[in-house]
Amino acid sequence: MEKITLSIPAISCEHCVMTIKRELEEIKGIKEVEGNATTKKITVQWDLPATVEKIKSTLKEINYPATD
Ligand SMILES: [Cu+2]
Repeated sequence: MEKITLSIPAISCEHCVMTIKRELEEIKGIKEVEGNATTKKITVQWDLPATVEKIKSTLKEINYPATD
């Protein structure tokens, strides 16, 4: 299992966090997505076939790009 915490400045409220969770959880291999609207960070845990590249490209596609 791999794990990363990403900063997503476009998060403005809990609704954004819910949207991100819903979209990322559709990726095969994603195990858990936690988000915080105050810190504007999400923590993702995954196994293959999910990859950090896939997670970041999905975030970009839904207009919540990660800065790191
Ligand atoms: Cu929002």
